[in-house]
Amino acid sequence: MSRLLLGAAAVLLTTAATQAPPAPIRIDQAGFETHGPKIAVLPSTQGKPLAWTLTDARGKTVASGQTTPVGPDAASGESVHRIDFGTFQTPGTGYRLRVGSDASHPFAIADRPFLRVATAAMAFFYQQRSGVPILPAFVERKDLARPAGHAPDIATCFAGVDQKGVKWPGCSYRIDATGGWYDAGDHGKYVVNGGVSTWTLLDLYERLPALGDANAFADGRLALPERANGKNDLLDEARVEVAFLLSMQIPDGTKLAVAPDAGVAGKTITRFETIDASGLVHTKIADENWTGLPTAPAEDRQTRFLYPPSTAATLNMVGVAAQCARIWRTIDPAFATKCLTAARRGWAAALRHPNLLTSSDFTGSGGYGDPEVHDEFTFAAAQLYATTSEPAFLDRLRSDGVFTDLGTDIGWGSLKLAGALTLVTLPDTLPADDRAKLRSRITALADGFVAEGKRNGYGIPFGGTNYPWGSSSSILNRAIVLGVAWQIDRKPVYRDAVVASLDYILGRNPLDRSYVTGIGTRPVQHPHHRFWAAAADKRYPAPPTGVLSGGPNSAAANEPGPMKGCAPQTCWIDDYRAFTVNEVAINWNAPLVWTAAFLDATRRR
Ligand code: 9MR
Repeated sequence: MSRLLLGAAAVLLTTAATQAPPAPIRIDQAGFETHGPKIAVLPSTQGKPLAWTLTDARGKTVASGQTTPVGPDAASGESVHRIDFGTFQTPGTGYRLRVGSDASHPFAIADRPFLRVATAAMAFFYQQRSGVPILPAFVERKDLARPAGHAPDIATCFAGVDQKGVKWPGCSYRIDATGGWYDAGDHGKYVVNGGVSTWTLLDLYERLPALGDANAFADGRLALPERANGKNDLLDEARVEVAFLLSMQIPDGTKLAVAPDAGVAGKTITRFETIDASGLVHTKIADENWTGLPTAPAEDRQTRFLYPPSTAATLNMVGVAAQCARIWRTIDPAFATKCLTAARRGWAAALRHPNLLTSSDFTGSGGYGDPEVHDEFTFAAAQLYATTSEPAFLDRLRSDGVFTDLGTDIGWGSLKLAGALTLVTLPDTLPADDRAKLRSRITALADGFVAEGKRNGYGIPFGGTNYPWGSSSSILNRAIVLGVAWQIDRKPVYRDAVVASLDYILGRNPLDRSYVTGIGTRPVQHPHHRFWAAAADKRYPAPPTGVLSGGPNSAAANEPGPMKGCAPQTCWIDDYRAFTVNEVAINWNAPLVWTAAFLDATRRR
């Protein structure tokens, strides 16, 4: 029997399991920390507090109290009450909250509920690896093993006609970009999104000692081929993508025809200009046409192309390569030197071509077009400064205004705040007054997020009604800011807000849904993914544990279909075809790892 057919048998077992119906009292389905905050949410239009009880596995009441009415909430479209049972601190399983005849799912109270989330979320990255076989020894079910995809992944520049009818000239060279991670449900590999994802994981690595658990990902902690190489497993995984980012850099002495008007609002491409492209970085290597679901990586028959270099891609690589240079300085000096050389070449290239934007007009892959690259300059300068302490980078940071305006959110196209987070906790390099300014800006931002949490029904540090594509990561990226604020001044409210973010992701939401596969009573089961595609074709596997769905996307409210008119937090469906709400991606799983590992490292001992 082939590996895929073997897979099918396992799939029948996994998808046959039906889920519990939604429960009226919403909780973190992964459980609560023994000494952590414990908040549940109950939709109810009652204006007065209601009596709640907490029962143990035998049905005995172990705690009771009154709900707090919060009132109407635009994000969920509900009126809600909160139940705060944080003073109950007895570990166990099978607890349920009850209000009248309503009950929550059974849940656990445990010392380390987030450890499994962090470990499972990291396993996603191994399974997204390109160019290597995914081995049965390192996956939770045999059917998740698969042959290497895109091995090798060698391509030349796109030559042909794009969606707008522009004829691209191609180039005379090829780049070997074998390896790295697939971005998401597709088989594209994008430098822009690889940048923020790798920064996030490396940032976690850099912070763990200060958070109290330097060994959280010590060698052997993750199921990886490198698990006994004597090196940190988080670094082993992140290095896979660092190597890919470096491989996308254009060799010195390369001339290339680029489109200066690409990606510029209101302009169409009418001309190409030949430039010295040395040191610039290609935006992506991806399929010429979209493949369907299912397609295992090794089954992809599309032609792969390199897509044009851009300033944004170059600076993403620069930032991560600079981070690499300081992290591996003592662990692998040769690799660190290679990273720093690549970063400096990339920085020089970006200065020469400061506004080479990305065309989003190619088919077969995601756009990741970013019209605004100032924040990428700040991010790259921050990483270079953190690594080298050279005054030129500090000057650039000052003139970029990183000490006065941070922006509010981190995302694949918004990296200024990521740079600021790196700078604010540097041991001693940053001049004291700059550091003080940055600290107060970051804690002020965190205070604002905490305040937003007080104003919305489900108590998350993300207010308003605009839930963008990948909203799960928007919330978790705010939780990263809160985590860094906690690192700065240890205010419990910051950590509590990180817990609230995870609580929402893991079930305290109006759909009563854990957005992480395999975790909780009602997890997402059918994300959009070309290989974990059992829902589309039973010969393919169901997803592994630990994969985060993009989450509600309020734009779905305006489109015909099952989500039309949805309240923002309910604009989601567990359908593998619904890629605008239910895809998975490296830049979404990375903040899940960061936040879950943060909570586990900072648990009360
Ligand atoms: O995460 C991206 C989101 O911010 C954009 O709005 C969206 C449309 O351009 O694309 C998302 O990224 C997708 C990428 O383009 C291709 N791989 C899958 C990514 C997640 O859906």
